[in-house]
Amino acid sequence: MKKLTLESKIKDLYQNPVGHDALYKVLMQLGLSEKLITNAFVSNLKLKTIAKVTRKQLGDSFFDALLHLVNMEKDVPFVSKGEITKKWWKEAVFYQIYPRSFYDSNNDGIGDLRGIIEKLDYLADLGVNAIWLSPIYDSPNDDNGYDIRDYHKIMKEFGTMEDFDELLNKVHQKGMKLIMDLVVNHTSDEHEWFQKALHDPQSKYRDYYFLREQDALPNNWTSFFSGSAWNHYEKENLWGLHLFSKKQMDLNWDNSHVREDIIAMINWWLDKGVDGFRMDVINYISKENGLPSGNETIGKMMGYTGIEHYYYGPHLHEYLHEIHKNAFAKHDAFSVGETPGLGMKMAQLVTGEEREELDMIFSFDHLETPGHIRFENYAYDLNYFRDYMIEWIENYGNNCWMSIFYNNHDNPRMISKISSKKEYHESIAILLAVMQMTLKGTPFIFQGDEMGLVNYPFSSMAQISDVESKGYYEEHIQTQSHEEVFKTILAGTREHTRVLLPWNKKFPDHHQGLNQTMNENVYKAYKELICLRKSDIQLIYGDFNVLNKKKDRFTYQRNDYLIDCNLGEKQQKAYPIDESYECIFPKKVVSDKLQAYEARIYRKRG
Ligand code: TEU
Ligand code: CA
Repeated sequence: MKKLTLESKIKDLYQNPVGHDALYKVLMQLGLSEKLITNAFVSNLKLKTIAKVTRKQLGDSFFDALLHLVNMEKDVPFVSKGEITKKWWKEAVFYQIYPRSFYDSNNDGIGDLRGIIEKLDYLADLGVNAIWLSPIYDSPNDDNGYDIRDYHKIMKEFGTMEDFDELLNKVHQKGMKLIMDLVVNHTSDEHEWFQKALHDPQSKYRDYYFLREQDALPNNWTSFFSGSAWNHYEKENLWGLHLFSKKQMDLNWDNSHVREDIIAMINWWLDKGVDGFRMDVINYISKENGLPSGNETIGKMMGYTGIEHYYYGPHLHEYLHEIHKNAFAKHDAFSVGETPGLGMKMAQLVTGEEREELDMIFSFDHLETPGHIRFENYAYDLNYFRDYMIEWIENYGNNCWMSIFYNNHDNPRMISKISSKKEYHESIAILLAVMQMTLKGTPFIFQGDEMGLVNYPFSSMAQISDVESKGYYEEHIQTQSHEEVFKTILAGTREHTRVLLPWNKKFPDHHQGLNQTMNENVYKAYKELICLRKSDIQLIYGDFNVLNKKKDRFTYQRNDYLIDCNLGEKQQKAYPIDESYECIFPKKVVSDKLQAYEARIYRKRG
């Protein structure tokens, strides 16, 4: 990859994978077409020309910061058109369990491991064949287990190691796989390593974290949970870096002992028999040497200052490869990285199979319509989801493989984002399921998707315990009224996907009065669709051809299958189908019109 300078042109920047993803995101955010920068005039503009005319808006050092970032990537993605390697995790249907709110077996208000064991038959019946467990390790729960105190212990409220072993055994007996959550960008401040690091200057653990002895703030980085990313320890006179909460201290991955210890821990779990890991914010582990302050303009654009120094850091590829080689490859284990901020080209550089870094990633660019943010009350546009899926499926390459999901424990429920009208919720739930089970990629169902769950009608901050929402509230209540702040919290809070599932039981905790029930039609649809997907390899490795992508419409073909989706409220004429096709989902179709949010699947006869 040639080094970019201010003399380089827009087209050079667009050819660089990091530059490409950054520009692409900006275009999307501004609602502009890619054609705008691929046209001859714009693509030949020199960066210094643009720097000159945008200096007022972007500041002096914006382009220097951008060039520094993009020049860190030396490789270009390899995009294979060849055959797809077959893997169990490409054929599986995953189900994410957030243990705290999945199923409470002993009525103390908190979901637990025995609860998961009790519901394994339910999951098998639904047809899922792989489970991702959000963290179940010992933790003081400042961020619901994403702050780990002991990687080798089970959280007390969730049960014991014996319960875990039984769970793993039973999962395997049912022919399912189990992956764990791996949170290694940071540990809890109560982790033994951090305690030693903080209290003993001679300890080898001091360099396991980013601890700085100085008067001024070490840099201007901000935390994802509001405020500065540095916590000051008065007594020890030290600053400690935490990209997330004050109780989640970032590990220094440049220290080889950190990497060795973490890799040993990963192997300990893989030796136990777990089938892989979902790796929490794994693209943040390599921080720029010296932790330089972030560019203020980039900080404003991305929402977090400093992010350009760690979301695609200088040693990311090296560390991912090291983990792969020394842990995953040995066990033939599966990895899916949670990688906020990575666009498609960067994703190709971490998931291309020849690179031996990660198997898959979760990209998040499809979770909000561009121009909007999660903490905002707006209607999500499914046309954008369609375009995003087409872009990725057509260009990601056959050496890469996508994950397909709408929900997780960090986001409000997708159905609610799409429409506030109750009468459409069931159709939307089924439409989402149809696309998830027939598009090319691995589906990750989040618990409750199959029940058609929507957002929870919280009425006060007292019902919200999430550390992110609390930080958000404290920050914004300084300048806004309670009503205003609460409205945005309701739109974006992570609490929506953290309420106990409605298993038609009484709920003893603060979520009592839950007025949601499981929607049986949605459950049946999921079950049928999962079964269909597993019954035919064409729906996994088959081709993907778009037949109609007009407004509010998504019609596509996967070899013998034709999927016809209405992405809006207005009735539309169904795709003209001849005798050679039969409609297999839903089983009974009467009209030649697609109703609001209706989705159909046809299959070639014979
Ligand atoms: O999330 C990382 C992440 O960037 C977000 O989804 C995040 O929760 C939010 O956008 C912050 O503004 C992972 C976990 O999924 C999340 O639950 C944890 O809180 C976080 O890492 C820290 O471990
Ligand atoms: Ca319990």
